[in-house]
Amino acid sequence: MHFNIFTLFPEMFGCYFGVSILERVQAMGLVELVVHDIRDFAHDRHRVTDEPPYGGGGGMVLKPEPIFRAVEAVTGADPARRGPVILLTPQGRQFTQSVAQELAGYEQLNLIAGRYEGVDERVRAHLVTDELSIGDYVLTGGELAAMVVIDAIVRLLPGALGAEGAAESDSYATGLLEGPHYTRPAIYRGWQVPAVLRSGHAANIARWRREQALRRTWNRRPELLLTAPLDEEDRFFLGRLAEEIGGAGADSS
Ligand code: 6GU
Repeated sequence: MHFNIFTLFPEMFGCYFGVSILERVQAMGLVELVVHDIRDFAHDRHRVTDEPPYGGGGGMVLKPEPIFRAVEAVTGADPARRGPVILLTPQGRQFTQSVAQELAGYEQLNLIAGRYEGVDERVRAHLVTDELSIGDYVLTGGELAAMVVIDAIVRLLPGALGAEGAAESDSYATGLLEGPHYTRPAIYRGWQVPAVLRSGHAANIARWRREQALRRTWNRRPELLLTAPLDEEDRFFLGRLAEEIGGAGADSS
């Protein structure tokens, strides 16, 4: 999968792309991450990429020419022959796990990191095919958001994660939050790892984990239970949980 990232701050990406899973998938040849400096496509003497808005008001607006030129030089002039062109902006549609899954199906994605007060509307109207926001808060630019989007997509690609199937048990992929994890030592400062996890009984462990995930989701994000795929056994457990909590109050898990 090929990503083109268009930004005024290419140096922001090197560190994140150079370690851990993102570094590995590139070394494996599974993913190409190419960062393009929009300023390289500003052809005037001072390489201007932003100007004050028409009509006055504060802030600066990214000019259309360098952005059009950058995307067209890198991906070709024919919009039909490139992947989606995605603007990262707090006005975009909300990025979620299901959007990550949708975007993981493309061969190429082109991400434009917005900056300053915004981007000239003609970029939105005539170049961009999708706009994404990573949440209801304002960042100084779209670069962090682009890294978030890329990270979430890349780890879904087959072969990206070490342990096969690790992405399938993720919180949100199952529609539930994950339950607790433990590793050695078995007793730390007197705090014990639950005995079932050390029992070696695979079916009991699977059931316990499922119940812990249900319990944690109930406590922290109950609205997810409305849409998560649940079986008969899950519903029975949730019924018991409702009785337990009705009587004794929720625990903090
Ligand atoms: Cl995509 N960009 C900016 N600047 N702020 C954001 C965002 C994006 N998503 C949430 N806040």
